[in-house]
Amino acid sequence: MTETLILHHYELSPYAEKIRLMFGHKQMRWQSVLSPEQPPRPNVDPLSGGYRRIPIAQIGADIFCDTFVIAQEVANLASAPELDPERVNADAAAIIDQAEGDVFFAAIGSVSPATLLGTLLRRMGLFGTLKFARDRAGMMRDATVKPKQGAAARGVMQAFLVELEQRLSGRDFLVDDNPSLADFSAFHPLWLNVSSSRRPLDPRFAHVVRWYDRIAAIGHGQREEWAPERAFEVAKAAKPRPLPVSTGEPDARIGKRVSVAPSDYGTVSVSGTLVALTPTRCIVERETEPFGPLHVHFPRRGFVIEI
Ligand SMILES: N[C@@H](CCC(=O)N[C@@H](CS)C(=O)NCC(=O)O)C(=O)O
Repeated sequence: MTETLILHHYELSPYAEKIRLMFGHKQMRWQSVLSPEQPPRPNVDPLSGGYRRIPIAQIGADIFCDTFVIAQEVANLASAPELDPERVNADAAAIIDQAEGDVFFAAIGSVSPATLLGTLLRRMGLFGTLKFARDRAGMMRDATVKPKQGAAARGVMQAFLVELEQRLSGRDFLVDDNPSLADFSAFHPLWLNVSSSRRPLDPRFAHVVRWYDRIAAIGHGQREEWAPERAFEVAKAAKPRPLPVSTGEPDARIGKRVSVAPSDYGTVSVSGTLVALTPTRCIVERETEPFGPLHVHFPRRGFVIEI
């Protein structure tokens, strides 16, 4: 049986857009379960144990938090090493870190508050906008990152566009002759900026504009819409897959009850038994009443594991 990859996401999520484009790149068939734009997320909280960011992917009784581990799963399922974050070279890693660090936050911080408000009102209505704004303000209050705003954020966007323009002169994609992880990672903050500002990219960056259109045209593969209950049934019917061998330094936390949380923003923790630890991934087992045991996967980088 081919494995079903379920993506818990919402349409406006840029990190989810990165993964949806990967599905398009490999023409994959996938299952979509739509989540609310802010917690609580009854479609996926019972599976993840409360991880608050989106997207989350699910294969049977294995739950994947963060696009680092989701991209690895997509790369494995689709035999697409160009999507695997563990296989990128230093050059691609630098673009990815920049795009998903300062640039991601600047994509929003560079948009004027009035424009942003207009975009949210159109998309979510008054009530939705109030709920969303309150949620994100609370999330950023607890964050350890302090995003740039206004002119400083516009400077970050401008510098990124200049760099991409240089890289893309004479080539179609950022690091290879075909799209790879770096392209999808660089695309999604620009997509966020374009959709939030309701303005196309600056046409003076002609190579970037053509590349952006090329990536957008990749599409999302074969998407099938599922109700959350179907994802729950899949989790209930499945057993977590065999664990990877824990590698690296022996770690006394294995077998212990831990909580795992992002260290930068959306720092809600998930608790369970630490069952596997590799240099790049940690897996927590959660005993749940409705589904039995679930394995929740996180990247090591950017996450803290506490006993
Ligand atoms: N490093 C994370 C970042 C994910 C992220 O920031 N997602 C945004 C939406 S695109 C988010 O969760 N925002 C808060 C929320 O949706 O509750 C990843 O790669 O998955």
